[in-house]
Amino acid sequence: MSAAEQKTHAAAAALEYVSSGMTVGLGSGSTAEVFIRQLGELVRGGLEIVGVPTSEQTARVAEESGITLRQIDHVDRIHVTVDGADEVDGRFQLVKGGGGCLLREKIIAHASDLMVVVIDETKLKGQLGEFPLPVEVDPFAFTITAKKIFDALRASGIAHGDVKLRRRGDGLEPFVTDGGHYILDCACTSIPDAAALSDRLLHIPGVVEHGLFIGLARVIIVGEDHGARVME
Ligand code: ABF
Repeated sequence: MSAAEQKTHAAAAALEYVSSGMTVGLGSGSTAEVFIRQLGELVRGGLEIVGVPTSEQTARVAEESGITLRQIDHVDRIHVTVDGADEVDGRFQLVKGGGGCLLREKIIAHASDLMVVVIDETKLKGQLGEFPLPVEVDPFAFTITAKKIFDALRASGIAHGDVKLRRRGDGLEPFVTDGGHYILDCACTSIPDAAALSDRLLHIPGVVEHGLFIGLARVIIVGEDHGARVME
């Protein structure tokens, strides 16, 4: 069975965490998009929720799905956020940002009562780091920031950490996030201590945010071929 079907199963299981009256953080990426479209069907059937989008792309999908949206500054509380991830380890630590929305995703996850992560089986890892770690940086002096990030990777025991500026599909221009920042993708191979690396990265002035989500996810839903496994 395909990853697409596993994503559908994970998304369907995440609907259990939503009920009428809730404000729901809407993640980004293909798995979150499946969830949003399924949520839209429930809304058409009478479910009353308000969505808070983590990206411009997600806002478009949610609007197409008939979900009422609010910007985060206009809500008092976010009851639950459902989002995807690029990698998840056994301690519910995540790598996110492959889709380029990590800053807004982290702000919204951090502001939520509950973060539910929806993934297919390929995203579950013994240790984080196989997926290049995205770091969102200010465009000003990004080459200096990249060198500092390289040093932080080395200090964290990541010997081969290669730091690359993400480019748009055409390969010519840098990729720019919804917030106007660049993304540096850091090939780590493995991240032995995610918390220590997080601290080092956050001490670099040009770093806006990084894709390690530590202590945020409380529920991981893994889509499988014949259903979904919920880990709490
Ligand atoms: C976003 O989408 C991310 O932070 C992560 O990078 C990505 C996962 O996308 P997909 O579900 O398409 O694999 O949530």
